[in-house]
This record gives sequence, C-alpha cells and structure tokens, in this order.
Amino acid sequence: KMGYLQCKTDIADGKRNSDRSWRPVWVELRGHALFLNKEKKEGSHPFAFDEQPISVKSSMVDIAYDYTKKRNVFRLKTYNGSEYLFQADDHDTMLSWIEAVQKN
Ligand code: I3P
Repeated sequence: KMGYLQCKTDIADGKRNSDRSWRPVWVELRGHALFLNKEKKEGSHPFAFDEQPISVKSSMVDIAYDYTKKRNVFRLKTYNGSEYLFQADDHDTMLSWIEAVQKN
C-alpha cells in the first residue's frame, strides 16, 4: 500500500518529539516496514528512502479518537515506544491504512 499522508511524530523512542509539525509524506508499506519519504518513490529501492523505515511489527494502530484537531487521523504506536499521527484525505483512506498495517 502506498500514498500521501500528513504525518506528525508525537513520540520518538519514548520521548516527546521536539519537531511537532505536520508534514506531507509519501508512505509505502512493504511487509512489516513503513517507508516514509518527502516525495513519491514508487518502485525505487528501499535504501533510496530518506529515513529508516518504521517497523509496524507488534505495533498498535487505531483511529486517533482523542485527537480532535484534524479529521481522518490514525495513530501508530510502535513496539519500541514511538508514536506517529497520520492524517488521510478521507475516512475510507484512513480505514484502509489501518487495515493494511494491522495485516502486517
Ligand atoms: C507545532 C505545530 C503543530 C502542532 C504542535 C506545534 O509547532 O503547530 O501543528 O500540532 O503542537 O508544536 P511548530 O510548527 O512550530 O513545530 P497540532 O497541529 O497537533 O496542534 P503540539 O506541540 O501541542 O504537538
């Protein structure tokens, strides 16, 4: 699964992240790995991505019910104590990302 989402890193390795801004990211889910990039990278080699992928193995993903500032936001909590908020363009897109992450 791949597409553009807005992303805010809330907690990184258990600590409140200092950069708290929302930014558009190109996201690709490949197996247990969620690759984030500033721009679309479809079909490119994984190592071409800007950042280390986020492992979604043993993660928790759900609608961010408690985050009321934006619509269609889901939260990903990783096994190693990072938390990300992702905003999709619409409700169905949000649900399809949640489903895709849960399957991996
Ligand atoms: C952040 C930016 C985010 C905001 C965050 C701010 O400031 O305004 O949109 O998150 O609030 O710190 P900056 O752009 O200077 O980094 P929300 O949109 O979720 O409010 P936060 O620190 O309460 O997370």
